[in-house]
Amino acid sequence: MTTRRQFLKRITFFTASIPFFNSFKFKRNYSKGAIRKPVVISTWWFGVEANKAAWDILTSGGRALDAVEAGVKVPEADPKVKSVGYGGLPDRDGKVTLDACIMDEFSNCGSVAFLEHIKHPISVARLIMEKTPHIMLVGEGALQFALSNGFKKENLLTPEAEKEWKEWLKNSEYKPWDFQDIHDTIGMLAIDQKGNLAGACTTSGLKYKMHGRVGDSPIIGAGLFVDNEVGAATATGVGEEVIRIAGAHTVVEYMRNGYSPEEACKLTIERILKRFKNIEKLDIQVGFLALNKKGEYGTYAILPDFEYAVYSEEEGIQLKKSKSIY
Ligand code: SD4
Repeated sequence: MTTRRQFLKRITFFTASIPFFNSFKFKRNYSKGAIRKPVVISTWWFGVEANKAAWDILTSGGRALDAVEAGVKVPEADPKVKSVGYGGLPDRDGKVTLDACIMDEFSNCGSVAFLEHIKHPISVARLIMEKTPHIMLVGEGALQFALSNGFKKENLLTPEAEKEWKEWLKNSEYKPWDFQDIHDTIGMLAIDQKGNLAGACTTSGLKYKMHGRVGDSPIIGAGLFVDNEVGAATATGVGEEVIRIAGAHTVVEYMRNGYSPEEACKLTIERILKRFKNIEKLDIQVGFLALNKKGEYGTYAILPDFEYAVYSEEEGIQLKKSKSIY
């Protein structure tokens, strides 16, 4: 009798030796509901480099959780990314304050908000998840926790970010939702070779925000939600609008009810827009990204500038434009 292992071995040999047939067969299976894995998706242009770091872990059999943490650490450490971690634009008082959260396939989650001086808030969030009975630490308490666990205190305000802030100070116009000069979060979702989902989200928040302001990004259910039976979702854009409708959770619930990831994101965007029915064209951005248990992904945004990066076997690494309402 052929054992399952022998059977799989034969299949692997067969498909590897006929690549064309393999891709045809994969697509056909996929449309019948086969799981596509691993896959990683993340928000904005800096998602490309982030996805590469995540992909290395996913393709060597690692956990989605490890992949998303390693992935979002890339823009956190990159001073050219002025909206995440080191190099992020400060609040209106010139302080860089960071928000992040992470969630795994067991609904374990950890979060930090209003954290200063730590380059990798996502790793602090993960440590809170793994080492404490809590989910969220904020401000001074989060900093103390990070320092007592070996994180280094650093100045995250780069000379470039400081220069831009000082320029803004001249008029001090309070428009943190102004997306002309895009200010973006990285939200990343992954499914690993075992078919488990995880997500991470990290940001310096809206530029020149009020000191102490916290957006959606560290809030489980708003900026990020993972349900390993259904799918995962993350958000970018004006956090106040995302929090109001529990954005990422809403996307996942639509998927639970049978909607595709793109439909789920679109319906959730429409829910945001309900509040603005008297406004002809809403000039704020929110974008959602979703990945379901089958490895299918989708996105939707209010404004047309939302782009996201995907890395999968069939597509390789790609930066794509999201569909949007306007
Ligand atoms: C926030 N959602 O703090 C974040 C900011 C962001 O694209 O995503 N910008 O509200």
